[in-house]
Amino acid sequence: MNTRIALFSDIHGNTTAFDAVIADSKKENIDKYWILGDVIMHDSGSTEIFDRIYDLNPTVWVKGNWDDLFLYIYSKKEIDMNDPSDVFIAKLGIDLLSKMSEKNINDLENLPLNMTRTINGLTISVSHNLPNKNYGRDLLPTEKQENFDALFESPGIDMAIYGHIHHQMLKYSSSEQLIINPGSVGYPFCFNKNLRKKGYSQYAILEINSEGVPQVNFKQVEYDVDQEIETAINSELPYIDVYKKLLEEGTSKVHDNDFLKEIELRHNYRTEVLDYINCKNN
Ligand SMILES: [Mn+2]
Repeated sequence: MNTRIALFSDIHGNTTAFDAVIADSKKENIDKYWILGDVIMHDSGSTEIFDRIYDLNPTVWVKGNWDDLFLYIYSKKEIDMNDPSDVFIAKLGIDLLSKMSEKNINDLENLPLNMTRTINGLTISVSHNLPNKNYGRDLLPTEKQENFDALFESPGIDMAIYGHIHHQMLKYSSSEQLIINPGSVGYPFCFNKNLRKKGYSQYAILEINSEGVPQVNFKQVEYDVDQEIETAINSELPYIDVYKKLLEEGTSKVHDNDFLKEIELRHNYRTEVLDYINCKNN
């Protein structure tokens, strides 16, 4: 029997985009849903994202680096108040955590970094980035071949699926194992402007027939960016300008300290974060 798997990665809290790809997948006779991590972040939805994931009943779900960052805030691991990027993550995290249920937080905490499944004779490794490292730039599309070979350190793997880089991709390891990246549901990236259009969400369908022959359909699904921004504003998403730039221009300000600092000062987010840390420590 053919098995059809929908691969969703890097939703990053974009509920409108997530709804669009879910709706699209419902027309595709999907047997299994696999979630590749980084489910929350810029939240028009937090529990809303989890509710949708629970409805899909994914048989694979691994933990992303942003999932971990919010858990660090929860366990009040070091937050550097002089680093605008840390304050940004902390403020996003504080707001998110206040909306998430205890079950949401537990589920996120208990996710593995790597899962392996055998489908119709093909053994597939799934991770957010590398099997033992869910962060970093090792697997950007233009990185060297040996980095990608590190996806196959465990023996017997035929195919590796990862997310994290927000680009759709198919390539091979040096031993010709297959590598697939379904891109990002929440905000796809591309430095080439002609390949970066506003209002598209990415996912992929992996079909493996009874003989173990794989087929990949990379999908680009249109969604309403203005509606997502409106939802984010209504839910009082902090650093809304960062989210707008991401969705409208496809540019990330997440590591732009000057940009973040100006917003931090304007909204006095620093005081809120300090209050949270002090309150947690008491
Ligand atoms: Mn990531």
